[in-house]
Amino acid sequence: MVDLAVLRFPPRFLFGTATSSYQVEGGLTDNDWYDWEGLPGRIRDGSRAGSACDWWGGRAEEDLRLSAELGHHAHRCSLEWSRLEPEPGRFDDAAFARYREIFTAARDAGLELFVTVNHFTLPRWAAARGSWLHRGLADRFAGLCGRVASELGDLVTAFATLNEPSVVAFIGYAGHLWPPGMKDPACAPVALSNMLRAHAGGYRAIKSVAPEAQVGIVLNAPYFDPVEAGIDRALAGMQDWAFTEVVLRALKGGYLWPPLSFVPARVPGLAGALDWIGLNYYGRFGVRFDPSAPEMFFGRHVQEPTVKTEWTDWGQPWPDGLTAQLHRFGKLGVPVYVTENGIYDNTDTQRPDFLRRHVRAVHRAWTEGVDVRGYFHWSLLDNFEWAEGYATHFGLVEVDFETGARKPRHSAEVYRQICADRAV
Ligand code: IFM
Repeated sequence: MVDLAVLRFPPRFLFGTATSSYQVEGGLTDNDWYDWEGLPGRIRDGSRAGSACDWWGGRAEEDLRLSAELGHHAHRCSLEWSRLEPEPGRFDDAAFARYREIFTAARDAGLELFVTVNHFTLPRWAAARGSWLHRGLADRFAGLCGRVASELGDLVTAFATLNEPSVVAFIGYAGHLWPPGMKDPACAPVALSNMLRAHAGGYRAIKSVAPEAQVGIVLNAPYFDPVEAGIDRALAGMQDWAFTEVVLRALKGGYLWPPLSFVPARVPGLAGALDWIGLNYYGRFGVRFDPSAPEMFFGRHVQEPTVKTEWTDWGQPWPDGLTAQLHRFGKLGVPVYVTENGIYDNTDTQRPDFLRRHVRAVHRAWTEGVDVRGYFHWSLLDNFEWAEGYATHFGLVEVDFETGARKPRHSAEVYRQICADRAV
């Protein structure tokens, strides 16, 4: 039976939306994704990010005002490393100034800002040195974080160092759908370990400049669910360990566990480097043993229905999984935010219901005692969806990429009501 009771959130609970620099800014030509797009067959619909939603060119302010008009309380965005540090050690004052302009406009519109320092893209100079396989990149990243905190910290409610390090490690290093396209399972633990070092250094650097800053990290944590008991359970457990649990353990205790390190290895500065944690949650993967799927560690994803294209699978919409992961993240003992949750749905037929059911799942976690303080829907508007290009639409607001026109979808109205009432 469907439970239609109105569920109320506490008065300071934040409802917002999320975007990332490369996906919306446009005009970026000096990073690894720009080079990746230029290789044949890397983007499924053949598109390039190009001018994207033209935030850098001037439309950020208007879109953030629209976000506020749609009732949102906060926005989560990211910074573009290749703009801010075009050469190692040389920072670009004009780029910092433009972010100041955008952030000031967001604050003037009444939005709180959650800012991720790095959301996937690396400057070309960093890619040339081996991307996250290069241990020294962690120190460079810490330098960037310190500079960001001193230039922009006064406008930011909370910083996240990195977005979805496990996704980067698995898709770009174990896999080959994203840069650097290593296709070598041995590279994923190296990259992930270096990103955790970068988080530790970035956290410490921000705190040394701005001790009051709230600094966290954002993890993508799907719900890996065995189809049957026995081997499926073991495989789902392994996938979850390698993707999520090993990162949670590192954040909690400060140690890298296998497969990140042969023996537990301490990362200086990592233990306690967490004021809050972000959960990106899209769905459930049903894991079934399949000897012909070594690339999936022999655990194929077989859930039905699922939200997918030929290249990407976001899993089965499964709100109970969101509640479960919130409980799990809550055990870290810091406030939890749902920093992304959304659905690829070009016709906006599934999104309204998806939205309501997932917000209800967040409420359940809160009533069960999890210190969850906000929910950011992915995304404010249609944007460049990485290897999928512009074919998969996640926006509450539809974007016509020919004319640049914006049109709020029905789901934007549904969300407006949720934000206005702080209830669902
Ligand atoms: O668009 C991405 C985002 O950049 C990171 N999390 C998942 C989203 C949807 O695939």
